[in-house]
Amino acid sequence: MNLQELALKIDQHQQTGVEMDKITIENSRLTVEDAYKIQELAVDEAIERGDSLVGWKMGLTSLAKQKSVGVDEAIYGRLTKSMELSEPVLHMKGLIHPRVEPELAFVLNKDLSGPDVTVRDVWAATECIFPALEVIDSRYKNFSFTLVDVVADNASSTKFYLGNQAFSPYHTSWEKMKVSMYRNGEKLQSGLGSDVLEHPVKSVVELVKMLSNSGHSLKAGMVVLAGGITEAVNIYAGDRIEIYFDDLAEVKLEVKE
Ligand code: 0L1
Ligand code: MG
Repeated sequence: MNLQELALKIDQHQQTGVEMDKITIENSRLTVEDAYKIQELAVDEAIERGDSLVGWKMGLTSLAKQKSVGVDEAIYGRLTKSMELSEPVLHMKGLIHPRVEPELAFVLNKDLSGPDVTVRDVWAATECIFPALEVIDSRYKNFSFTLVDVVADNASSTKFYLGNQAFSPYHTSWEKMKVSMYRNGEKLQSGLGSDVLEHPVKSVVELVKMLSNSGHSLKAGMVVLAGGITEAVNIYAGDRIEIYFDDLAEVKLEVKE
């Protein structure tokens, strides 16, 4: 299969929520660069149907997460308008085996591009930060994949929700922020802002550098999910997720049929 055919196949599984075999089983020579091209082509299909690119996400930004899926580098994915939840309610229809994770979402007010971008550039281009959550859902059977597979599947991007409070980037030391995640009242995960590449701002810097390798950049108004602050948690219909970002904010999610 060529890259476009693989993109069409993945796009179909992303739309229908039907699980699939890893693409690397029958296409063992694909490179990570090919996988990013497949990701782009698949998202282009959604854009042709009327969706739009609203931002980017970094994935696998903690050592723990890289180990748990057997890779040794961070990856990025594309966020589209249809992925954004306007309310903290998730419907399971069309999803395969979703998981949720706490995130910090940077909203930009300036474009950012190039391999020489600095932490200072990112702060100067950040309008605000939302405590947020991401719902990931691999299209691959058993949530099992190689680096190439997961990149092609848009880094498992599925849905995201920005909490209802936005903060100035200077409001707190984001790397020191403690985050805990509860499912149905039981604490399942906790982490620190520094679990995201030592500081979430560094994740945005890394994203800009990675994008510059393929001629892409961040635009003013875009959202960037910096990376999961804890491991992701499986969710099922009827679940209620509560995420506490220190005493700063609480982001909830109700999971329905
Ligand atoms: O957002 C993430 O860190 C997920 C990246 C893809 C790996 C996964 O699906 O767990
Ligand atoms: Mg994530």
